[in-house]
Amino acid sequence: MLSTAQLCNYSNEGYVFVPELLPLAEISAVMTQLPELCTLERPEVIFEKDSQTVRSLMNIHTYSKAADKLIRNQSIIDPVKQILDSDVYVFQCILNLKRAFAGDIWQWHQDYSTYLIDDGMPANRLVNVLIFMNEVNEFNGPLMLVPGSHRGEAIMNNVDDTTTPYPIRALNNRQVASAIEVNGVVAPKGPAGSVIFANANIIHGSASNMSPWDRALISLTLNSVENKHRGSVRPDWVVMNNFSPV
Ligand SMILES: O=C(O)CCC(=O)C(=O)O
Repeated sequence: MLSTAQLCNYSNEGYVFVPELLPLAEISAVMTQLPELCTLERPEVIFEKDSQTVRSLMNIHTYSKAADKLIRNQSIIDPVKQILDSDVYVFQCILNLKRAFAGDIWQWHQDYSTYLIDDGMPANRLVNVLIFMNEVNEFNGPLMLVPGSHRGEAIMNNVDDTTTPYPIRALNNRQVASAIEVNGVVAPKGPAGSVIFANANIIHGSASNMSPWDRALISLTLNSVENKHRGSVRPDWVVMNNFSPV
């Protein structure tokens, strides 16, 4: 569970970072499956622009038992229930690989803009749980967040489907610069098993990975069962339609 100070941090800053929260054995159980998972011929396997490097494994928990076990760990589920004061279901669960030398950027964005416009999400009662599957350092493309930006409105930009193979409602440079001017920017770093709990409206993104170290990260989005999405325009291998509580 999160302490009062951590809850306060989440509410004020829009995120809280908890180093070394998950057991390494559960992380390794997923990581040892990666070579096999990346060769699956499924739409969930998304490639970088080079068409060779795997960028993401969408909803990995539906075809990896180890990933399914990891994301049900009570050390992450309980804090999310605490934050939302509700039971939750898995809305999305994406493993972003950000491979050494080849992993590309995630443009600056707010997840909630997409949930609102494209997925029929009634309200922002979601938490994005970002699980470090490798050590994250300053060189391998750490996730950057703009603290406090979750309090702004969800910006309704158009979908950018050209910068990377994953379409995203990216923010423009002016929007990002003004948010950072007011709030600053952070990039939590730490060993595998560390976790960021983030508000779905916080502005975030990550640079490309020019380092020799992979930076795999699971982005698990949990939604309140009282806030079920009402029908997404995105396919069900992108957005889950299973509302069972975890
Ligand atoms: O893996 C990353 O660096 C980006 C993740 C992200 O933007 C997200 O989960 O919405």
